[in-house]
Amino acid sequence: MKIDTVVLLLCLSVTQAQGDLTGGPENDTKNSLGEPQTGGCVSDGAILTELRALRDMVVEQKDQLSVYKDQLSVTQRHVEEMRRDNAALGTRLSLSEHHVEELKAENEALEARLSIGERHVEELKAFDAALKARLSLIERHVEELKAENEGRPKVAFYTGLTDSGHVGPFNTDTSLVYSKVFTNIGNAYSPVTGVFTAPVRGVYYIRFTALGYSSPRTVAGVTMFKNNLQIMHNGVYNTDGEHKFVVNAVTVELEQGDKIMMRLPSGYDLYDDISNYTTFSGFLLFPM
Ligand SMILES: *[C@@H]1O[C@H](CO)[C@@H](O)[C@H](O)[C@H]1NC(C)=O
Ligand SMILES: *[C@H]1O[C@H](CO)[C@@H](O)[C@H](O)[C@H]1NC(C)=O
Repeated sequence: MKIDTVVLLLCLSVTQAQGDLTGGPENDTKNSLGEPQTGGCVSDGAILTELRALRDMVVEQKDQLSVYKDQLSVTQRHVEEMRRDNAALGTRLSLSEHHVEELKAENEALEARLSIGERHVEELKAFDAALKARLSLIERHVEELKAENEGRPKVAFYTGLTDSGHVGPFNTDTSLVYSKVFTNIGNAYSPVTGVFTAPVRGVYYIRFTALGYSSPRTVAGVTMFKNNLQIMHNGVYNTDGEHKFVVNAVTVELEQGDKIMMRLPSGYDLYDDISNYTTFSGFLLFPM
């Protein structure tokens, strides 16, 4: 088509030149001999037809071109829009990537804290187990102590000498029988003999008060015996007839069956009445 067009254009220009030379009519495409033009060119009618077709084609192509132009500009617009969208997406993507990095860092920090927390939990668990073990040990000890305490003998006594006033003086040492028995847990004190007998081996606390209330010039006092052995002597002179007290105590180890008793030395006297001036008492501190 392109070559045909070029040939046509060439023919046209040759014919034009010939027409100008012959001074013939414009649409006369024949030479003076009435022969068609040589060189492969066609007749005027054919040329015109070709030209028209060519013109039509150009017009058509022009239209087509304008359509293409429109389409191109639309496409360009789309491309621009897509570029802009792309840029926006890129910005958002880089922002997202930034966030992802931040979240990763946060995650790592959280993981570190979590592992610390888990370690603490493990430590606390171990601590808890240790505490539980100690607690159960303590509970066992408490149970043992309870049982021990329940099985432990209870020994305590408190007595007064008499309600009837003066006792003594006598010519010989005389065993004292405290006849007022106020407390006698374990029945280790005998109000018949006045003797305290240790029911178990252990440490005992034994004490007495003794009042002198006579005149003129007497001695008030007592001696304490463990079995046949004197372990204490306390006395006081009385010259003015006022109350004179002697008070003392011992903490003493006794075997089971050991006896504690009080005696009034010869020549000594004591006094007691409902006021409980002269007493003998004691208790088991702990068994051994
Ligand atoms: C002597 O002791 C007994 C027994 O504890 C008591 O009942 C009495 O009131 C006491 N006497 C005096 C005067 O405190
Ligand atoms: C041109 O050619 C046409 C037909 O080919 C003819 O009818 C017409 O008269 C011609 N014009 C002249 C001026 O010769």
